[in-house]
Amino acid sequence: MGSYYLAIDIGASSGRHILGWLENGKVRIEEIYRFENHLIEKNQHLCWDLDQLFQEVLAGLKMCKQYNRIPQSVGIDTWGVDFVLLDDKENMLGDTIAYRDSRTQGIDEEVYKIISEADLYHRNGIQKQIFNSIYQLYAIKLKQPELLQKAHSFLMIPEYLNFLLTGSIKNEYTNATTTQLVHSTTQDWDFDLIDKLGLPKQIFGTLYQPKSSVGQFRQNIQDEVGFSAEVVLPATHDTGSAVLAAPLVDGDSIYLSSGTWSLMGVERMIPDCTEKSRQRNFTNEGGYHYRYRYLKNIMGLWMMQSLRMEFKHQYKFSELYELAKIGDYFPSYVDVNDVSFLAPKSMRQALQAYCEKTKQEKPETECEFLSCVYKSLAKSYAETVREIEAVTGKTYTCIHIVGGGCQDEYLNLLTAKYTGKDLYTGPIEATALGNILAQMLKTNELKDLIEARECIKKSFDIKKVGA
Ligand code: LFR
Repeated sequence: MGSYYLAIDIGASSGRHILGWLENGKVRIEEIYRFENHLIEKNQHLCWDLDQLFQEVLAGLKMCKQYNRIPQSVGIDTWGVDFVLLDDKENMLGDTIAYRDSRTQGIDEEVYKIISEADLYHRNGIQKQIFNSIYQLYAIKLKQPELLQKAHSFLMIPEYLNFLLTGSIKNEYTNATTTQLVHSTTQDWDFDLIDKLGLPKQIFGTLYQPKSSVGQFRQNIQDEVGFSAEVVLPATHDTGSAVLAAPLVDGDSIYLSSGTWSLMGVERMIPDCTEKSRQRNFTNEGGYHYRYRYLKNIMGLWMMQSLRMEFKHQYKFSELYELAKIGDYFPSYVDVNDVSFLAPKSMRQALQAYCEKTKQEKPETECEFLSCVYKSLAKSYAETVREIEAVTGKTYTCIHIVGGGCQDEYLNLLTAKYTGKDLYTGPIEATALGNILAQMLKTNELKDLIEARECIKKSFDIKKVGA
């Protein structure tokens, strides 16, 4: 049996500590700890509670000690784009405002006064999302310039948690690409662009690749959790880790990383930063071993999660599928990527307003709301598949769905029906697995990405939908 490796995988709605090891050529995993994550309101902004998240990180590490499962290394991944700024005494500047906050509204236009939207895309190939770090940083520059004046370092969320564990600050490449400030050809910070925008260059540190070491736990952390381990960089962007562990065969399949967001696309060796690609709003996110994830962000299970919070009765997810099925007769569709669904005060009202605006029947019952969202999401997947095929000039035979969302059997059936493709589901814990695989690749327990993906195929039950 190989060494233990620990993935701390934190998403927008939950986090988990997953332990992984190799046994007879297969990856085994065990969930050690799970916790909730959600947005909080602070000083009129939607924020992340990083103090609480770090306490959860420690709580999971203590459970490792309690179960006597001491990992040789630990990797942290989270969602992308969000960051903290530290001053020269390593104190946090301001609150950790979350990407769903509205502070970036209108900031895109301010950025385009300096560089056009098209030129921006040609440099980095990153899909325009109003919450990308570039717009968040520019919002700080315009509204709270004193924070940037005092800033000494820029850390994305996993890097900040790593810093709290080890005392060392290291920026990581895959997550950095989500800032829209990394050049697609040099694969390094685009200091020309950073300069043009008047952002302080010195806060952006050397970019390290997955498999780099961050350092050992600080003494106070060792004392608190009861052991020491090396903190290693996986692909710290969760989607980067998820796709690393997707059982893809080079070139023939589309992946769908399904969670709070649905990320659908293909893996490519060369980025496409052309105008045609920009107009279709595809992104080229940096991946493990300099591969690119050519994908689209689709609003995802956030819509179901938000509805579930609003319904008076706390339905289990499996009950939501049943309700959606009952509402199948409901005729209206929404564009799930419409900005009104990003952070509405009420998802129900946002859905009704959209249907009213587009002169369609408004959903009224729980079944109708859910059916509308389920079918609209599946329809958006189908459109994305068609766009991927149009832009790459290739026909793909199948879709691999990974992540927690692949357990939604009703959504899977709808996706198969709307896309007309063969669908394979699993692994559910792809993100944590990708994180663990990077650590195994670091110690050479696995040779390379191809072997890592083969190992996933051997180790997990990858199911064909409808078979
Ligand atoms: C998924 C994800 C997406 C990113 C979004 C916001 O969890 O990381 O890849 O676009 O969250 O960061």
